[in-house]
Amino acid sequence: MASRSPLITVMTRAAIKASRGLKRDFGEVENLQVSRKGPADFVSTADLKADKTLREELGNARPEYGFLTEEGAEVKGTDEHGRRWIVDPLDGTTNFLHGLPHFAVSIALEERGELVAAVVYDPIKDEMFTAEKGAGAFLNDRRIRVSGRSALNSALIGTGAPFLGHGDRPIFLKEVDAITASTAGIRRMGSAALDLAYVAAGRFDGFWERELSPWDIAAGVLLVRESGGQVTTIKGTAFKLDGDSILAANLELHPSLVKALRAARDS
Ligand code: 2AM
Ligand code: CA
Ligand code: CA
Ligand code: CA
Repeated sequence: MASRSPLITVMTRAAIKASRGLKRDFGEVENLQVSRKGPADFVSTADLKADKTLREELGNARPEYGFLTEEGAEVKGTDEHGRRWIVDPLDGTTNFLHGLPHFAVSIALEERGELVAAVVYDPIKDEMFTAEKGAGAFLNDRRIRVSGRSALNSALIGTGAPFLGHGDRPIFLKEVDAITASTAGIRRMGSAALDLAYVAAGRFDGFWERELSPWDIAAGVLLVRESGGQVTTIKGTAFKLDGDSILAANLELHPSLVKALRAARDS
């Protein structure tokens, strides 16, 4: 068992506090007010309450840090050390609103453009994923590692779909067809933060998706790196938080996934 650093303690406390409200609201989804931000992008009063709690908790603990949150856009930029929280108060809103118990709070800390600390918390399963740069990744304070699976045909791969009308949708459907045929299967769980946490914990062997936002993946990316995995774009090039795609996998499988996805697009 690892003990939590003061920074991770601040982050896990904030995640747990925001989750109390989420768990309460999850039991009474019919009472929430829901509005639509885009074609398939919903926001509810539960998202907004969790966002407020996180801003209060993290802001009280580290008043100088900046904030980038899904529901609040950019607040304060960064402090003089380039530090900001990157927060998704509720990742998996569609699951949440349908009573599907698979969603998470995601908190990352960025310092001068580098991800340095991460927390992804699934309040329903009470699973707390944490990582600090250079110090490894943990699930409920036990060390986690990416899977050791190296054969593509036995790999389980997570993904998410670009939304209707998105230009990359036909290409994505080709990729799904090819990856379904060449692996043990695909899962489309609906929370990118948990998808990445599952790669870090070795539950998924890989994950790819397009058009995600920094708050969906910032914490998950550090979890994967700190558990020994690799994160790039779908093409295998250097990953950028504000880029347009992500591919995460263990080191053995990563090159085969880049190849399989490329072959699918070229087919
Ligand atoms: P959210 O629940 O915080 O909105 C599902 O594959 C992932 O995509 C989730 O992490 C979800 O985050 C995100 N997502 C949901 N709607 C989206 C949209 N319209 N565009 C881009 N990402 C979206
Ligand atoms: Ca959203
Ligand atoms: Ca999200
Ligand atoms: Ca969200």
